[in-house]
Amino acid sequence: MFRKITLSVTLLLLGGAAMAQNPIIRDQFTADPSALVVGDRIYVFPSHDIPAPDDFPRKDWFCMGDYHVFSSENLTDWTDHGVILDQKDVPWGNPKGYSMWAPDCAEKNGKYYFFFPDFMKSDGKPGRFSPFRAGVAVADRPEGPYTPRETPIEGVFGIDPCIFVDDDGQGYLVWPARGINIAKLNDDWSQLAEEPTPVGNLPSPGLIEGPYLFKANGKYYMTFPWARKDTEVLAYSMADNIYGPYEFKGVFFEEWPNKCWTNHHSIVNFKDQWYIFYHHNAYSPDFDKNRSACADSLFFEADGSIRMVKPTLRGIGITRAESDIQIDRYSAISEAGAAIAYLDTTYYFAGWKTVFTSPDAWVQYNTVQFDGDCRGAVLRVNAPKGGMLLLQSGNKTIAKVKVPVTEGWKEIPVRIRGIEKGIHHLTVSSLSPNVTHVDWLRFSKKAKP
Ligand code: FUB
Repeated sequence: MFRKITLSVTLLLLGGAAMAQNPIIRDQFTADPSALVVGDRIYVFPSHDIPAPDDFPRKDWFCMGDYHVFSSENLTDWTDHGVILDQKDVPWGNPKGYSMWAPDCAEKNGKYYFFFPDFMKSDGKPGRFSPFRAGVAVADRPEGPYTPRETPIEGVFGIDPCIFVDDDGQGYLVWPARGINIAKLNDDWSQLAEEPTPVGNLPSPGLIEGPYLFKANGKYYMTFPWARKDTEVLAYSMADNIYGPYEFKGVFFEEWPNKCWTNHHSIVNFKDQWYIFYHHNAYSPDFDKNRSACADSLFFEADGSIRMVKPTLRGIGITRAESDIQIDRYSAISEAGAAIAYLDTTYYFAGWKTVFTSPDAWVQYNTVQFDGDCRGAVLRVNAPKGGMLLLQSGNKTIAKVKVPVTEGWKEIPVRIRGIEKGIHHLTVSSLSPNVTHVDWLRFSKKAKP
């Protein structure tokens, strides 16, 4: 029932760590996130959008020259394992193609197979319909190092290869080319083992990329982005047999309201919960080709259909009370008087703040883990005329905070009426009409942090 589950491995964690919430990676762009469960960890293989460098002429297009992999055991702290493949290291690829689009990865017999699209070298043989080919790089561990094979997969012309492993261990490649194609892979996953079968009964036009096949409760779910109208939604078809016939079931993720044109996803079961990984241009509001990976829980209805996904800012994972709790990644927000805004519009990776502009405005931030009795907190605030905030855990008031007049950002210490060990939902409300900006808050066991 679970896709791509493999044996646990001992991990040497390298690189930097990023905190949870959406987007899940907060220091670089990460698109097309493909998730892979490996024992007790989840790995995410995204593509890597970058602003176009001087040697890439199309400033208005996707520009992607390498791949990183990220992993987490708690869905909150994500470790960047660094670059696993660079365009200049692909023997058949164009070293300046910047076209390393959506990848995927799966395990077989203790080896990790990373499938990726790339532009063919100019002296190679690009496909008749596409300059893209799909290749494979192999590693002994999910975090690499990956060694790319000498040649691309014969007969696969196009982008976004998806690898699906059925219950019997047979690997299939699924990729978009005039619809969606599916074909068995050979034993070492280097080539197709059969002629591709086109998947029938799919919506048309508008299906050009990003298929993702998974299996749940014995059913095959062929999921895909679909440019139904203006931009992409995520939709799916279901079948009892891997080759079909697939029955079109409809949309499960609506268009982005801000017109980000793409969405690209993967769906996995991790520790008995289904998750969807997808992307949005949260850190690049003016250019939708610099995207960021996000994740949310996914649910099925009793009849096996996928419940509509409502993307959240809060995302997944538990937040520790003693970390910087970014309440702008709220779970719920009052209808009026509270909004979020970028901290720095010249550097979006600085993140967001919550801006309260009226009394009784509030934000709720769910699932905060308190490891012990907390007696204090620090709030990072900016209130040019001063303000008053109320902190609550569930319905219990834990602090009333008189915010002094600040000249810019200030960290103010607060005494908390003890919160017991456990997971709590927090609400921060304004009790004042004054404009009060909150960046984050952090709890501590000491009354005076
Ligand atoms: O990231 C480049 C392309 O945009 C991907 O390959 C597509 O799926 C779309 O997300």
